[in-house]
Amino acid sequence: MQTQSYFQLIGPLIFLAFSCGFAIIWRYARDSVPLRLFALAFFLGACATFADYMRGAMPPIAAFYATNVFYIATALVFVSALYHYYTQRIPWIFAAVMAVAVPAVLSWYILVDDDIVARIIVMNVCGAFIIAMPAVSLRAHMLRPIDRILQTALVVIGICVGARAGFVIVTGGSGLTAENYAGSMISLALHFTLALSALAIAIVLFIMVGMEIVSRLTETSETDPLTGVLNRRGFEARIADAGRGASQIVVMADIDRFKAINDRYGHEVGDAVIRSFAQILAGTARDNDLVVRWGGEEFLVLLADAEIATARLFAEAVRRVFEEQTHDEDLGGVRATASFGIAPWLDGMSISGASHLADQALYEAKREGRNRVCVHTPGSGSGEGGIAAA
Ligand code: GH3
Ligand code: MG
Ligand code: MG
Repeated sequence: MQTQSYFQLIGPLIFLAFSCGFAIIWRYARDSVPLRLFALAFFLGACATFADYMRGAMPPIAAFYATNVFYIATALVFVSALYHYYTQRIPWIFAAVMAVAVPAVLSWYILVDDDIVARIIVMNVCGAFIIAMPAVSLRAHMLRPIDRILQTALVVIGICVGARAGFVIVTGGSGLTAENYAGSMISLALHFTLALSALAIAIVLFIMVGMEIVSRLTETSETDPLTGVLNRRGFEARIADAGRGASQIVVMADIDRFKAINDRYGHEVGDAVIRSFAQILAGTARDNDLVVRWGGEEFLVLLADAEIATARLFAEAVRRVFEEQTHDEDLGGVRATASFGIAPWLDGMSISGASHLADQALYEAKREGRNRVCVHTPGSGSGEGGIAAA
């Protein structure tokens, strides 16, 4: 009896530990609603299992309501968190019906017709249904291997919880009363299943949420916060992953006389000009191309599967759109232009070698009067003027 009592504390402790775990992770990703809901669901789970553990010390009716309300709340909050996680609409009508109907039916079986077997059956059948439902209705969104594991764990839990009702039906609940239920084998089995299930689900969720936070941090550390394009670190990571592809062209782009824009209109207007230049570059580039903020107002674009002629068209298109854009109407309309240097990333060349050649072509474009595109031709040593028509 005593060992059983201590044993039954495992459930609340596991729930509580994971609730704290999710709450701690949430501190590092405060905008995450699912994390908050998972922390709450596991906390409610700890309350439910603890109320269950304390069942004997409470008046039967109070024990009944404390445990069941907490169990239902746990299941519903948990399921809502899952729908949030997969950015799907929470089935509110289903949740509201369950939140009202289950306690109502259970109340009938304690206040009108005191039947513990019926209560266990209702509670477990509904619980199994609530927990297993997202595994079915979210199946189209559970595509990664880790989602499949979660889906399987949910189905297994649904089956286990459902089987508890089956077990009671098969044994007929003979001699089962509220008094001897707390120490019964059934109660022990229920707690053990629940503790194991909660553990499995919590571990899978922890891994999923952890993976998401790591990928979010990676994305943040590889993206330039002002423009949203890649920073150098992100570019180097992409290059390290993909290596040099066939026919890649490097385009270096630099805003002309940008220091004067900053000095004349202020840093904020300067920032807006940089942002809009980045937007034009990113909008003109294709999905496979990489747009990188190389330095202050200097960008590198790596065009995939491209020829010099395509790169020239790309740079010309960006140059023309940028030239025609007015940046700050409040200040009477700020205008800016940009210069471009193009070089191919040849076999046996490092990316820094290729970008150096593109830089030389860019220097040539600046020297020739800015607001133009220059191309480095292999063997020419310096940039060859490819002045674009305005
Ligand atoms: P050039 O036509 O030869 O390129 O002349 P430039 O004035 O554009 O070139 P320079 O490199 O002398 O000036 C770049 C300026 O960009 C200097 C720096 O204060 C400014 N800058 C660098 N990063 C930022 C930024 O994030 N925001 C703003 N507003 N200015 C920046
Ligand atoms: Mg400049
Ligand atoms: Mg510059």
